Amino acid sequence: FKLNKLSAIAILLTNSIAMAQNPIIRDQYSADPSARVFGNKVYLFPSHDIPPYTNKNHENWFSMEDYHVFSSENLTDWTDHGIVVTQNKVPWVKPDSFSMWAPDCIERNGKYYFYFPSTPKDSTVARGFTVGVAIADKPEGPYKAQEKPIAGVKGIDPNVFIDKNGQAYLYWSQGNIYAAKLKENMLDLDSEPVILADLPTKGLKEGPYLFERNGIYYLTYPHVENKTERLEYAVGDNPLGPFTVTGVIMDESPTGCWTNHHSVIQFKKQWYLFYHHNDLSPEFDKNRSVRIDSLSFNTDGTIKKVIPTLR
Ligand code: FUB
Repeated sequence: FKLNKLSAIAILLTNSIAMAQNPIIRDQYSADPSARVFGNKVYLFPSHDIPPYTNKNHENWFSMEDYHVFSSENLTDWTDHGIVVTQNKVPWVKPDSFSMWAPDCIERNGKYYFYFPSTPKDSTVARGFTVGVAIADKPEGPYKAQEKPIAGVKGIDPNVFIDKNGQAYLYWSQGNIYAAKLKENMLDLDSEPVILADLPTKGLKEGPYLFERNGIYYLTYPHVENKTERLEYAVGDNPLGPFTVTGVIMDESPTGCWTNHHSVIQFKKQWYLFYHHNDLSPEFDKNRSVRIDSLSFNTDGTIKKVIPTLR
């Protein structure tokens, strides 16, 4: 993937350089990458696709039973810290539902909060997906899942943002993008969920990710208008909007992976887009792999479109 000159020099200085290559995880499938900078490392919290033949109930669909955490100091060499949360050890998750979809993780007061969607045992909680939390003292775990999911959340793909004033927000999707304030405990909603306003009215199915830069709140999301998902963004001056639809971060895949799902981080002065594609499974787009490319901004704060690279 593309590194700008400064970050390439930084990597050269701090490491013996290795070739940066997409996809970044090659010994297993990985998708829906939520990347976070904790200390001097990037931690990656992706979904974990498994091959369809390993699960006959999910032959042509997503099949996801657990989560691994990875870390890297140079975005090239990744350490797999192993499984941190698995479906049949989460008290509220329907056993063998293979629905451990896109997660996120954030640090607050020295604790790491790992948010993940899945289908609950109790269908009165939500008929489809809801979102739960597991907590650890270190980003690589061990994580302990809460007994119950977060009350009041119906949907998938949690994303958490903590604003400069300490207020935390939870974002998720269910046909629209929803958001609510989180309490200081990071486990309960502190406001009624709202549908974020002034976004596309159709084709917003999943994967919201909010970040802030220079006072601009960027709400980024996959949007499907044609065949596959395109990464787009809207900007606002408040974490709950309203937002103004502003542009495209990455065009839809010409080779047909239906989903794309991403996160955006700044690491060692360079911004990066983490996203996925079915590089290692060209015939089956529910077995995906995480990629990284550099991301940059124009002087007015708009995002320059990212052209995916393989190497
Ligand atoms: O990985 C399963 C689902 O596919 C995610 O939750 C969505 O964002 C899409 O990538």
